[in-house]
Parts: sequence; structure tokens; C-alpha cells
Amino acid sequence: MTILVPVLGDQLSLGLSSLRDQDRARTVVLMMEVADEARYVRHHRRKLAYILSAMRHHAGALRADGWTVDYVRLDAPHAPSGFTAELGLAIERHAAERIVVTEAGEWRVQAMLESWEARFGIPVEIRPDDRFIASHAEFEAWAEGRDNPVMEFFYREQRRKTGLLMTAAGRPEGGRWNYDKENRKAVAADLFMPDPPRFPPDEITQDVIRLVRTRFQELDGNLDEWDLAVTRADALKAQAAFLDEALPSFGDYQDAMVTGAHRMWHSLLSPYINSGLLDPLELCREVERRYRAGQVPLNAAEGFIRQIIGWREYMRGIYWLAGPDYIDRNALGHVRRLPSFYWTGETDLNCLRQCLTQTWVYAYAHHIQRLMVTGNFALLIGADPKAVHLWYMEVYLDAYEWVTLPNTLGMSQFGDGGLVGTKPYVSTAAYINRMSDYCGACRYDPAQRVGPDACPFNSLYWHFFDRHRALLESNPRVRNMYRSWDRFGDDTKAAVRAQADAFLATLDEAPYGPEARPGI
Ligand code: FAD
Ligand code: DLZ
Ligand code: SF4
Repeated sequence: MTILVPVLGDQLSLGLSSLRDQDRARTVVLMMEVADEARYVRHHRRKLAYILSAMRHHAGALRADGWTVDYVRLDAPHAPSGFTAELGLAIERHAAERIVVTEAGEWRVQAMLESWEARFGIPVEIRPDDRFIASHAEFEAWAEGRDNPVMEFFYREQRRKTGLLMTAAGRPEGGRWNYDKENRKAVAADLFMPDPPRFPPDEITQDVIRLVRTRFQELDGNLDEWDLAVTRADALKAQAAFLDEALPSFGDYQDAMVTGAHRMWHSLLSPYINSGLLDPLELCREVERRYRAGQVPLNAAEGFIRQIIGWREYMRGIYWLAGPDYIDRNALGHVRRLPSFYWTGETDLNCLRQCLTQTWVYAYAHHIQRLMVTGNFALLIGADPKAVHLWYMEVYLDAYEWVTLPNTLGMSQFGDGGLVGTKPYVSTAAYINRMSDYCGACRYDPAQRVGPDACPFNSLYWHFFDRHRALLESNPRVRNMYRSWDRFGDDTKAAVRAQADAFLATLDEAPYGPEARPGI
């Protein structure tokens, strides 16, 4: 009897639950490069090349581990289109009698997996994805009955469960759960910043880059200066370099932004963790070991571990808890498409130009660039949260719906009305100016609210609160904004509104709205 084990592009882990306890002699692992996954959003070409190359390398790792792998390539003569069609062909090829698969990372693909048993008439076992620390049931049990399921309390549960940074007496290491207050330093551009390691493209990656260049000519995104790891061995090297060189300062400068420095002290490990090359818990244990060995300060170790066992796990829990309709939530009723400079970077708002250009080169931006520059601006101009989400799905190497959606539609765009974030993440230029060097080189003045040189973030900020007063005024976290706004006086208010309206009228709307993607 042949068992077929489909392994998806974000399941690149040798210890995957669907492979556990299988008899290698009777099992065929099926990996499928399919056009539907490449094209269901307008992917950045670097993201496509990364996933395809990591998949091809993983097939080699599986074979070296004794598995038989049936690998379907995108350039196969029959032009593979989707997972279900490919699975049907593979069942016939191998006369498979059973399917075992690890659950998918998003509702769309999970629905496919769940349709297979009825469609193909053979048993399909869907196993939990236990690369995550909290199971669905655990998260649901934690969230049940809480009006306000905030991340911080979930995080403390995960600390207790894993024992990470806990004392023998069951107390948080250092006496506090969270050292975030120490993580808000701005940074001088001449401070030493370690370079991330670079992994030049091997033959397989070069092949994939050629394939992406020829097949996806309509797509954008830099394929040159390849530096990404595509194997677990190289991803582990990237992990070690981060732990050695950047982690000790990770906490201090987590929110800082510097022109031309895309990495600073961030890990750049999310693509490897999310596709399965790195194991999140193993990484956190290593961070803890280094803290205990005196190599890393507590604020850095705690800050990093919180991102992984706190934020990452919490976002996944929210995604599955919120259901397949979460993507259509739009609490603020925003309908505008993103301006086309989100695809070109051509704008005179320097913070946006820097973050967008960097994104189209590296398919990477760090958290504050995503939240407080591109996300902040999209929210202030009233962009459709689903369109915003799809843009992030396109451009970032680490984007998979389970993690992107709660971060974009939830945390960044307040589309869920406050399930993930208790207030909208918007700011004036003051925040960007404090945390970056972008404003110094900008044609706009971060200190002015109205006038030809006034930074657009300033009037848009007040315009945002003004137009959403009915919904937001009762929120205790933003009530003070309305007190400040009301102190402005009618003339000033009218000038700010006019300034923002005039700016909004200059924005175009890109052809890529939420309805412009096939298959969504
Ligand atoms: P580091 O700063 O080094 O952080 C360490 C790790 O913590 C990351 O690798 C990641 O695994 C985890 N992490 C930190 N914050 C979060 C978070 N909010 N949610 C989940 N994991 C987190 N992260 C993604 O993995 N995929 C996405 O598609 C994604 N989209 C985002 C969209 C928006 C609008 C925002 C505000 C955040 C988004 N994030 C996303 C979260 C975060 O920005 C990225 O995880 C982080 O920038 C990845 O870079 P890094 O590996 O250098 O992270
Ligand atoms: C994102 C992606 C892309 C671009 N291509 C493929 C592919 O050809 N084959 C594959 O198995 N997976 C791919 N992926 C990742 C899937 O979209 C991802 O596994 C699903 O979204 C489930 O989370
Ligand atoms: Fe961005 Fe305004 Fe600063 Fe220019 S002045 S970089 S637009 S925040």
C-alpha cells in the first residue's frame, strides 16, 4: 500500500508531523510547484524564487534522509496549476491508497485538504502542525470567555508552559515579564551595525531565478544580489550569525529606522522560520542558553523570545479563531486602493520612499517600517484593509496568510475594530522623526501641520481621528486625542482638514484592489 504525503511550500521541515512514524519504504512524499500558488497574489519575484528554491533544496534533503520524493516542477510539460489537480495525478501515478498531510497554514488551502477524501475516495489524515507551540485547542481555551484576549497574558502562559526565562520558583526571570520599556532607543547612523550573512545563489537557485524571470515577466521585485539561505544548514548559519552579532543589541534598537540599513539588529529569520527551515522553539531555547551564559542581556533575550512565543503564536491563534471571513472585516469602512507608488517607490515622502524601495529590493522591512511607515500611511489615507493585506502578502518573503492577515488587517489597519490592537496604530511625523533619520532628508517639514512644506502625516493624522470620531471617541486609549483636537479651534481645524483633503486628492489609486487578484 502506498501512502502519499503532500508537503507544501511552507512545510519544509524534516520533522513535519505528516512524516512522523511513516514507513519510508511505502511512502511517497509529493512536492508540487503550482501556478495557482505563485499567482494568487502579485508576488514579489524574490519571494517566488525563495520559496521555489527552498522547496527544491528541501526535496534533496528529504531524499538524503531516505524518503522517495515525487517533485512536480512548475516548468513540467503539463503546466501544473493547483494542489488538488496535482494530487489527483499523483494518486494515479503511485496507485496511492492513503494520504497523510499536515494541516495547511491558511483557510483557502485547508479547505482543499478537507475536500480531498470525498473527491478522491481514499482516506485522508490531516495532522496538526506541531511546529507551533500552542495548538488550536489550547489557544481557543485560553481566549474563551475573555473580552479582551490580549497578547501579553497569552505570552505569560507560553512562558510558563515552555519554562523559557522562568526561575526555578516559577517566576519570570529578573522579576518582570516584559522589558519592552527598555527597547525604544533611537539610533545614530554611525553606530556599528553588523552585516547579515550572504548566501550566493547555487545552481538550483540560479535555475529558479531564470524560471521566475521568464515565467513571471509581469511581476516586480529584485532578483539580483541574491543573499538568501535556501537550506536548513545555511538558515542555521544565519541564525548563528544573528545570535552572535545582533541579538545583544536587538532589544535596544528594535524600533529604530536608519536610511540604507535594512537589517540593523533584526534577525531576518522570519522567512526561514515560516517556511520551516528553522524551528522557533529550538531558536528560543538557544537565545535563553546565551542569556544564561551571560552573552546576551535580559531585555534582548526577553524581547526576542516574546516576539516568537508571544506575538507569532498569538497571531496564529487569532487567525484561526477569527475564521475565514476575517479577511473581509473593515471596521472603519475604508475603500481606497493603495497609491501606485507602493509598487514603484516613487514618492517625495522620504520615509515611504526609503521603506518601499528597500521592500522592492530585499522583500524585507522590519516591524516598525511595516507598522509605522507603510501601514500607518495606508491607514491614515483610508486604504481598504484587504487591499493593504494583499500588498503585504505580495511583497514580503515571510508572508503567509496565517501571520500576515492578523498583522495587516488586524494590528496595522484596525480592520477588525480592535481584536488585535486596542487602538489604531497611527502617528504624526513626530514618531517617525524620533525613531528614524528619514525626516532630515525629506522635502517635507515634520514640525509643520499646514502649508506647502507641512508633512502630510500631520494633517492626515488629525483628519483620521476627526472622520472616525463616532467610532473611536469612546476608546479610552485615544480619548485624549479628541481633547487635543478640540483645543485646536475652528480655524485651525478647518485648515488641517483642507490640508489633508488637498493631499488626498493628489493620490492616485493603483489598479490592484482587493478584487483584482484571481482566486480570491
Ligand atoms: P525580528 O525583529 O528579528 O523578530 C524576531 C521574530 O519574531 C521574527 O522573525 C518573527 O518570527 C517574530 N515576530 C515578531 N513580530 C511578530 C508579529 N507581529 N507577528 C508574527 N511574528 C512576529 N511577520 C511575518 O512573519 N510575516 C508577515 O507576513 C508579517 N507581516 C506583517 C505586516 C505588518 C503590517 C506588520 C506590522 C508586521 C508584520 N509581521 C509579519 C511581523 C514582523 O514585522 C515580522 O515578523 C518581522 O519584521 C520579521 O523580520 P525579522 O525576522 O527580522 O524579525
Ligand atoms: C507561497 C507559495 C508559492 C508562491 N508557491 C508554492 C508552490 O508552488 N508550491 C507549494 O507547495 N507552496 C507554495 N507556496 C506556499 C503555499 O502558498 C503555502 O503552503 C500555502 O499558502 C499554505 O499555507
Ligand atoms: Fe515622512 Fe513626513 Fe518625515 Fe518626510 S517629514 S520623512 S514624509 S514623516
